[in-house]
Amino acid sequence: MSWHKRAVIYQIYPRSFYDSNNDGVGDLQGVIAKLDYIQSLGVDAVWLNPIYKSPNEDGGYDVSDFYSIQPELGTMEDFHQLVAGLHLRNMKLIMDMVLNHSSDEHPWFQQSRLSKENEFRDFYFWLPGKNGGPPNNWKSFFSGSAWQLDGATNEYYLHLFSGKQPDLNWDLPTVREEMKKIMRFWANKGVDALRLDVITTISKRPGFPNSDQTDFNDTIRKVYANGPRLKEFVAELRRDVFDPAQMVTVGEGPGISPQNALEYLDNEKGLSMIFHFGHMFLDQGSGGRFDPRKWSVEEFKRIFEEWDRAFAKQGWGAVFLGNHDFARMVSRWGNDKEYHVQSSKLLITLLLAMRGTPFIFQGDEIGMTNLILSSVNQSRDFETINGWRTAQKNGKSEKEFLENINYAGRDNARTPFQWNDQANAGFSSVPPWMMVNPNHTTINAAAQENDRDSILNYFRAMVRIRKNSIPLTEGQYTTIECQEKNLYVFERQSDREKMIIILNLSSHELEWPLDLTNHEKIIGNYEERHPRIRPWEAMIIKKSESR
Ligand code: TEU
Ligand code: CA
Repeated sequence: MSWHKRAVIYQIYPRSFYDSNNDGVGDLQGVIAKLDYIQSLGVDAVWLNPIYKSPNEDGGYDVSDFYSIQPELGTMEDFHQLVAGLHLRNMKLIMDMVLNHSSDEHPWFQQSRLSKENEFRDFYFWLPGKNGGPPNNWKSFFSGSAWQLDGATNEYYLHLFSGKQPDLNWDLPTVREEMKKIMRFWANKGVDALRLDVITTISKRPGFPNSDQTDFNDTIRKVYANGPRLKEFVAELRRDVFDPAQMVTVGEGPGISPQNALEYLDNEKGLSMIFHFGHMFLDQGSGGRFDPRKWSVEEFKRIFEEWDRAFAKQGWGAVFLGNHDFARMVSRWGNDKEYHVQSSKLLITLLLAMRGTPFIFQGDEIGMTNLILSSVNQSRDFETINGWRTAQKNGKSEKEFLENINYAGRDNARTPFQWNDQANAGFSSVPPWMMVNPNHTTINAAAQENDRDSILNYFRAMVRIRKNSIPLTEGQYTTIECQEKNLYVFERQSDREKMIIILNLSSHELEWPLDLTNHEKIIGNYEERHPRIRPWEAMIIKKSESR
């Protein structure tokens, strides 16, 4: 079984992890300084968000040089030291490969925009306008049109994300060869795996037809993702890069469905695993991220069940409850007030007991929560800042927009890691690039390190349990139906052992869904037994060895 199927993976957003040189920005030496902490979690690999040279309009996902390190994050020497430090501790490195677009400050784009005859012109998508406006009605993930008019040649270029992230034309063989060279370069530096940023959108529909979808997530699925040559491009990368370099891959798959995901996970020609967004778009209305909708535990449960069924026989899921693009998991799915500790532990139980490779986002192992911004000016996220420009045009008040971003904005995930209760949460000795969450005085790694009942030590215990349990790593998944709709109970079963995971995703006491006699408790987030299941109670039990 490939290492990735047994692994627990830790995601690090380096700018917000630890600032080793006190310039206010997290950096590679900061990650190196914390390698013993990372190893103490029991994780097997680190997924590092992009560290390439970038104007940093979109947190490094706007790359201007794929072959060099962003100066404020460190040097190539630091990178070599980080790889060595991880491998020395028997941990692997997953690099974030930004395939769909480059920065507009990348030399390729600087050339491409010069003239229609330039040799780099077709590295990107250029079209004349229509009826005095953009070539079609496509909207950017970051609000506004997905096209920008460029004066030099009076044509529009496509950018599914910000205007500083022009989409690369993967239909051009030269683009594919250049991207392969980049991946080989990092593979030769010891990178063990790649996280493939929005890989599902790299094949565009010929002729750029208008979108006939009103719901933005339908637009992603039916218009931007799953293009006609996507499967072909994935197979080509697998043949020319991933297999020769023996690299594991995890695709970021907005727009995939349980019905089509396996197309990209073929054993010989596909990716190793993929992130789906079924649950991550569950609380988004037709307007996307800043158009929240109520979600239910029932819906949440069915999504996990449906996706497990999709990967039951082939393919492999990457399981996550939060990352740098979404609100903190305890604030979004749990209860970050009176049940902060219990619900953090419950979500950790869910994440680490689910079938598929679990990815834990930095800070979720200590229960970091959302941040409350009091003004949009405090946001450091282009998606939010640009979203506010559109919201204002649509007459939304700042109060209403603040509610949206305080619930769903990406700033929530990008606050500096809370190391201790000192100034700047021990992240830096100077005020960081991004606001520190004031609750770092109580929620921080130092306060939890030696507390046996802390979220951090519960996480460590759950990692040990998962890694020593065949059912939890390889076993089949089955939902156990419950009367109580806020109870999520499922089984993980190998041919010799069965674990039952019981989760109360509510702030109410409920009846136990099954008889616990003759069952051994493996782990739980409440100490003593209780006649009813308590608010946000999580427990894993297994049948006692038959006497
Ligand atoms: O995210 C793209 C994506 O599909 C969305 O899941 C993401 O939430 C985005 O914010 C739209 O709401 C990837 C990266 O993870 C993200 O950080 C980048 O901003 C984006 O691609 C562009 O590279
Ligand atoms: Ca720094």
